[in-house]
Amino acid sequence: MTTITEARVIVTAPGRNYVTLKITTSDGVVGWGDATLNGRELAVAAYLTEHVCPLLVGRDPARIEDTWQFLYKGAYWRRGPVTMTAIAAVDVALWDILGKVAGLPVYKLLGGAARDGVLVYCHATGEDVPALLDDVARHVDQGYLAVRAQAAVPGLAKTYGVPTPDGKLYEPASSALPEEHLWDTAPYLRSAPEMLGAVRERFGFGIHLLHDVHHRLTPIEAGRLGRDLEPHRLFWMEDPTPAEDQAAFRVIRQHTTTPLAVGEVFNSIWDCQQLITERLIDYIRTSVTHAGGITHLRRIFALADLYGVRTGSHGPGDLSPVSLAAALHVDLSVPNFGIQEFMGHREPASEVFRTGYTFENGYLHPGDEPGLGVEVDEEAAARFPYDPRQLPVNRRLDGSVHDW
Ligand code: EZ4
Ligand code: CO
Repeated sequence: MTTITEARVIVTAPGRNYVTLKITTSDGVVGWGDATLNGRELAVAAYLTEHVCPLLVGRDPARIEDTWQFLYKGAYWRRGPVTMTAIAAVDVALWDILGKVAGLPVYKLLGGAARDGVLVYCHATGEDVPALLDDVARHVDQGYLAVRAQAAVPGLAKTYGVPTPDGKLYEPASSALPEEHLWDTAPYLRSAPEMLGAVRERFGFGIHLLHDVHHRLTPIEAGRLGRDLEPHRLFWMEDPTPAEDQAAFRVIRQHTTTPLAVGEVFNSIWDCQQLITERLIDYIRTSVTHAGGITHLRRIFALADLYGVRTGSHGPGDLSPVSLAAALHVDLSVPNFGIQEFMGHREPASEVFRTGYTFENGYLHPGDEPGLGVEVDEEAAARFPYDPRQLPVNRRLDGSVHDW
């Protein structure tokens, strides 16, 4: 019988930190999984190295569901971002191996292509509305059909989604202590509808327009913003309120027909069970890497399909190209796909991750290489040592901590 002979974690920072799991079989087949949890990378690396990798050696790599259940139920302590990211990395690496052994791209093992390509949305941003409009234009010129628009809030020095002066990071990060940003809801609620209205005025209704609230409103504030945005016909309003409060979405739903999307911080089907079964959202944004891998994500998406909820997976640059590739295989194959976030990866990521996915006319395709279609260059990875980083913390004007 073919068995797993080695499971090993690689931590590397080509442009930003990524944690990668490498699983090798007795037949010499290698599978890759992404285990990156931005800002808490080493917790997942240790969970894998100390507690999971020793359990994998000797197992049959083709028993993917059994391994998932073994790691989930066997730990006794369930769910949580660290646990579920670790299980996801194992799961994705095993699907990669299965595809390579079968000689098929993973999406064919998942039932085959249910569409020709994966519609993606990009992230356009600016320090003010004119700068944002230039950035939207740049993305439209590149062929994007869906654009998420973010601009600085007037009067606030720094806002999520807007680049730092070095122009590189839309999520500013500091190396020792987290940066602290000031947050004020009132100017945001005034400026966001104007900003999105300006995008519609310039580009019309021929592009899909999205906006990320990043969990910073109360339910009634989100209801009002959703209502104010209705004339601009958003594809969705993303993460309006802190995501762990599922019942809060009932309040938002009572006040607006703007479509709602949430789930990038969820790690299991239990985090979105009420949201889906009560039809409180339109798109579920769970990702392969943070929600238990291909196996568990498909379960979430199947539940969502029963209730008319479509998919819209998180796909930031802080998930590795292995994660994006896995997402594309799922996206291509599920019936209720909606849209996929695509932030791209900052160089020199491509020195470490050789990818096979392609972008054309607003759509990504995972390619037809056996497995996921991503290979990791370990020698290149070794050139980019771990670089500890912190996501910022928001404080309100009175000094109290707020959702970032
Ligand atoms: O802030 O992944 O929709 N995308 C997002 C991301 C998150 C980061 C946090 O690590 O909200 O940019
Ligand atoms: Co988001």
